[in-house]
Amino acid sequence: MQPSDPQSLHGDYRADGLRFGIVVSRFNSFITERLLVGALDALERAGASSEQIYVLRVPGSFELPIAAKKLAETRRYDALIAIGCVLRGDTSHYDYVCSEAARGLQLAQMDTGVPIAFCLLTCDTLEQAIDRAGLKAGNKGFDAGLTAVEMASLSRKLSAGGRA
Ligand code: INI
Repeated sequence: MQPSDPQSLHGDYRADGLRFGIVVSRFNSFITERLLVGALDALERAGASSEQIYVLRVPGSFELPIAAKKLAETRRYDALIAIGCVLRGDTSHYDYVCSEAARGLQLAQMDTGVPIAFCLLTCDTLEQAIDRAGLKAGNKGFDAGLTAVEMASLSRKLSAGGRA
């Protein structure tokens, strides 16, 4: 006798009826604006129109968590995308910004239950960041956009009782 297939559930790459918030850091905007283009491309290819997407800009990556949390608390969005780029400098400032942004975004999604795709580049060099914002390593904003669509879809299904 064959074992029966386990029940399973996954999100779809279809954005119809879903709403997305994107929080973008202006610091290192040369990189973050390219990541935003990638994220918008992914959302639009999944079928989202501009009315389903809201973009909020903040000064730096350190401010991403508070803005994401406030957006999530409005309950208007099925998923958020947090976009930032931290480049290592001569001091330990980089470590504080990276770790607090990551920690704060995880707390925000756990506290609110709204998925937040993590699109925070943490790079040693500008070249590494450029590679991830549309060059050799693709566009991490696009990847985050797909994650947001999948998690938004999965969250809807789970809220509806977890049926595929
Ligand atoms: N913010 C970034 O998003 N990336 C950086 O590389 C960065 N560095 O290196 O300083 C940075 N700093 C600003 C920080 O995010 C806050 O906006 C600032 O400290 C005010 O709270």
